Amino acid sequence: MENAYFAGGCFWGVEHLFKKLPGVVSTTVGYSGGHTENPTYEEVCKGDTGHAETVEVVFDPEKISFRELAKYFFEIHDPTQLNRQGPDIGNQYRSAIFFTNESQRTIAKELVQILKDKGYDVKTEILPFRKFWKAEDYHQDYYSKTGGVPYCHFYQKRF
Ligand code: MHO
Repeated sequence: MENAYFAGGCFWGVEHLFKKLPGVVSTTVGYSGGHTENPTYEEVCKGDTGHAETVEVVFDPEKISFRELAKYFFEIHDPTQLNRQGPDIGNQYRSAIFFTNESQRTIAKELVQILKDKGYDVKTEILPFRKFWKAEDYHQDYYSKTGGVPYCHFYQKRF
C-alpha cells in the first residue's frame, strides 16, 4: 500500500470524492504542511498554523496509480484558486500535494506543467510530506455520516 496526501479546500468534499475510487483502500482527513503540533480544527480555522486541510489517501498501487489519483485531484477541485476553494477562504484551504517519494514529486510536477500548458494558472504547491495530523472524529467521513453532498467539489474533466 502507498500513501498520498492532497489538500484542495474543505477536506469533507475531497475525502468524499476520493473514497469512491476503486483502488483507494482508506481515506482520513487531517492537517498537514504547518508548523504546530496536534492542531485542532479551531486552531487551523484561524489560518495561522500553516496547516492545510488535507486528505490522506491509502491506495493499492496495483489497482490505481498515483498518477491517476493526482489527475483526479486536479479534476475535483479548482487548482487555480490561491489560498481558498470556493466559499472557503484562508491558507488552510490552499491547493497542495505533499509527496511521499520522488516518483510522486515528478508526476505531480508533470501534471502541473500539463495543466499550465493548457492555460490553467495552477497555484498548487508541490511539497515534501512531513507529518499528518488526524482531524477530529466528527470530520471523518463527514458526508457519509450527515447524508450531505460537497458544496464546491465535483468532478470536472481537465486532462
Ligand atoms: N464552509 C465550511 C467549511 C468546513 S471545512 C471542514 C464551514 O464553514 O463549516 O473547513
